[in-house]
Amino acid sequence: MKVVIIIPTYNESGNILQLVEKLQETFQQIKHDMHILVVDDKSPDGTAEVVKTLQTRFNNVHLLMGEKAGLGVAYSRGMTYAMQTLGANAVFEMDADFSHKPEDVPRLMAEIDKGADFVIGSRYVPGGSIPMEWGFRRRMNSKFGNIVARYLAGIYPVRDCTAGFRAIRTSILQNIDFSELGVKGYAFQVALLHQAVVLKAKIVEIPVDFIDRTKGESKLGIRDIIEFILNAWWIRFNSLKTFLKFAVVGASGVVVNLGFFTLFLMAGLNKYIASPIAIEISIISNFLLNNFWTFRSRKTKDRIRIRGLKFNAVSFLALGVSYGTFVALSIFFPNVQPQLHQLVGIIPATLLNYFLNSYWTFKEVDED
Ligand SMILES: Nc1nc2c(ncn2[C@@H]2O[C@H](COP(=O)(O)OP(=O)(O)OP(=O)(O)O)[C@@H](O)[C@H]2O)c(=O)[nH]1
Ligand SMILES: [Mg+2]
Repeated sequence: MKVVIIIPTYNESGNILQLVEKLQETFQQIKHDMHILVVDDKSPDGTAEVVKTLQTRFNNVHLLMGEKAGLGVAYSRGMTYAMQTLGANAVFEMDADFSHKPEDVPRLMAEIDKGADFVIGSRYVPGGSIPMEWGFRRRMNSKFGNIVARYLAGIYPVRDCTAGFRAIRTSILQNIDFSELGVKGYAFQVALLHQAVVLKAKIVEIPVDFIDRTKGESKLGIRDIIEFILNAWWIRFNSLKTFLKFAVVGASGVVVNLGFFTLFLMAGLNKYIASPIAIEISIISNFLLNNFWTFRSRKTKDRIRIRGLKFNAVSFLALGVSYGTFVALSIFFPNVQPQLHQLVGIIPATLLNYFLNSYWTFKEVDED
């Protein structure tokens, strides 16, 4: 297996030499073809020059230069290069400042060997740690970041969503369009992790000690924090979108249902016959909108014909529930406007429709 350790750098000339030397030592313990890719954004402190001298000593050291545009952009470029040019089977994300211990690399690699797709060097699982010397503010920042990622973006099962020490199989990365993540800075870590969750990657967290940098400066800025929070909201909004679309389709169905019902009554049709016909018409329009809009992006295991049959079955069940409600209300409240009976009948039918169609008709296939 070819493995590329991607190290983004911005002004890390005081760290990169020792880090690369230390990594080469740990590679002795790993049976894979190990490489290092430094992604340097024209650091004014001459980081790239240090890497170039390292390249004369080690033939597994690569350098990718670019304009400074944020940590996420650097990783996107690095990962693309590792996959397309170097032909990597797995990549590592790692900081240049010794916050991530080089001697932990074989432990993360071992999890990939055991079959994991996405290994996180985690500070927040038992056995992991953040630096003792971190003050209250630094601790809170880190905890807050993880709370936002876990509860706002919805990545509940992962304890350390913001970790920057990870090993990832490129079979997962190949399915991710980096430009669609829409992030430039540190938010990339959460956006990428979320994509891995969506792709049902096997995610494993192993404990690591996070060490404070002793050389160079931290690059985390206010723009990164704002982007981080916006990105978490965006992920949340996107996962709610299916439900919101279904609600909009449902609302359109109400208009169709009541519209046709009123038309039929005006045409002199018996209300007990007008009701189920109006319901059926609204079900058909809902199906078309859900099939071609709400659930359009879902990869279902059924062909459209089977999906249509399932939707029909659900529709008949919903029709029964809706009509049953209508009849019951008509019997118990004979003096109330029939439109109101028809309207109330839609509610249980719509709920049943959503759950059965979402978890049965349009159920997403498991990749495995
Ligand atoms: N290429 C590139 N690397 C970056 C950029 N921003 C940060 N980095 C690198 O990403 C890694 C993590 O950045 P740090 O500044 O250490 O961020 P941090 O670890 O959250 O902060 P500290 O704990 O204070 O060090 C380091 O290796 C940085 O040099 C960038 O815009 N471009
Ligand atoms: Mg750091």
